[in-house]
Amino acid sequence: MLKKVLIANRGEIALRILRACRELGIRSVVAYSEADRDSLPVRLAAETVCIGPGPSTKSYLSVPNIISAALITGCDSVHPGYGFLSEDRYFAEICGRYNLTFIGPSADAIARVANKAEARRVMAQAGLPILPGTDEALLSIEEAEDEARQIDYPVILKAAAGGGGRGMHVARNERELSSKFNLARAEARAAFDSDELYLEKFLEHCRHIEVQVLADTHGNIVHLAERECSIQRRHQKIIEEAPGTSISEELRTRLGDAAVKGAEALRFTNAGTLEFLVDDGGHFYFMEMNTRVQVEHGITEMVTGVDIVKEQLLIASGQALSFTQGDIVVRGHAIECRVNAESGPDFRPVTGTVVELIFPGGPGIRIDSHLYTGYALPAHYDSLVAKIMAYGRDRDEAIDRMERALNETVIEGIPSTLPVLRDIVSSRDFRRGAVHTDFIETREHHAA
Ligand code: MV4
Repeated sequence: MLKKVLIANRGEIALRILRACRELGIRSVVAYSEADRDSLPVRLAAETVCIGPGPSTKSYLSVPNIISAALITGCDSVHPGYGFLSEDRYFAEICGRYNLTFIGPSADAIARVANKAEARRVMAQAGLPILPGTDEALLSIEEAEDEARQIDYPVILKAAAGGGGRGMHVARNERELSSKFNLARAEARAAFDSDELYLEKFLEHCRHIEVQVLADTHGNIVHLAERECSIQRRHQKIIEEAPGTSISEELRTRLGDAAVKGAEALRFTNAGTLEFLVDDGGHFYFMEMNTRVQVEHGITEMVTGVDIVKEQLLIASGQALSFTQGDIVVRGHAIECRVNAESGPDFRPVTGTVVELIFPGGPGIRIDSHLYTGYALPAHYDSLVAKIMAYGRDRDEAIDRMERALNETVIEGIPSTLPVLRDIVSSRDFRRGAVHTDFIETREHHAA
């Protein structure tokens, strides 16, 4: 069993990991930047270590600082949470060199899906359906045009080193493709340090469905069914649901089998997610794999009763999964609303101090947040401040509870996306389950 974990992250996920360690009786150390000195995970931790100044390149992304912090505090393992170093193959490898257990998959498994074009090849090889597209890097506009002609428009340009939708561009004809190619390439180079692009057929009006998997180091792999993540703005998820709104038991089995097959092919261990696009005809296509715990893991925990972060710690300890696929039952429905501290029509991240804070409660509500009254939101980091999750016996009850919870919530002192969330959750389209990848775009056009 792991004895002492360095929590190499911040905010709500640091708190989430701290809680899982506590419940398992594993000691932990919260690593924090100078900007996070007064944060809730630091306050609640038994032991903390400063890893550098506010900018994340000098703290949460600094491999030497984090490795030394782990060694100095006597940790035997590191939990990277999500973002930061969670999907950095070199960090995973360096942890191993220093005899620190990286709580996540092997560096090799991370590497094989880090390049999204390569991930497509790996998964296609494993028998998973993928959209028509390129499986080699595009080297010129001419090459992109040739490929697009074969795939047929519309197509989507994606950064091979990207992920989570950043740096994506849709082209509906050759003119758009040639005007967007260099832009996409420059963006990819700036954001991901690699200008490798690939092309896929662009699927309109579909659903973004992801399957949670858990794999131990003894070859046991299970899936924990799917989450519906179609409601995104600027490719940031804002509302997620578990299970999917329109996924039949038959489709769930097919998606789950595909996800397990993909994880098997990678010799994947720990917690991961395979993202798919699903069309109205029940066809699905692998898009990319995330090799970390995700922001939205909590709603899967609510409908399956599996504590995913605890499982990550147990798997990293070398324990075999204590359940099989047959033990996993999806019960009820759960929804998550992400509350971000943002303001204005362009949703700029903000700073400020929380002067009043009332979180909702009552049946079926779970809050994962690092906010407290008097907390000064630091600059430097992403704008997620709270995850409000609602569980119900069915989707209608989950929505009723979410509506109630959002109306109970008060966050004063910083602007937040609460009004947007209330608007969507109380809408007829959302209640009808009419959630597709074009949901937000369509709504905002109507609203404008
Ligand atoms: C797509 C797609 C349609 N066709 N790829 C967004 C997040 C990233 N992981 C992949 N994403 C998408 N990839 C192909 N080939 C649709 C999405 C997508 C989306 C696109 C526009 C507006 C909202 C969206 C919400 C979810 C997924």
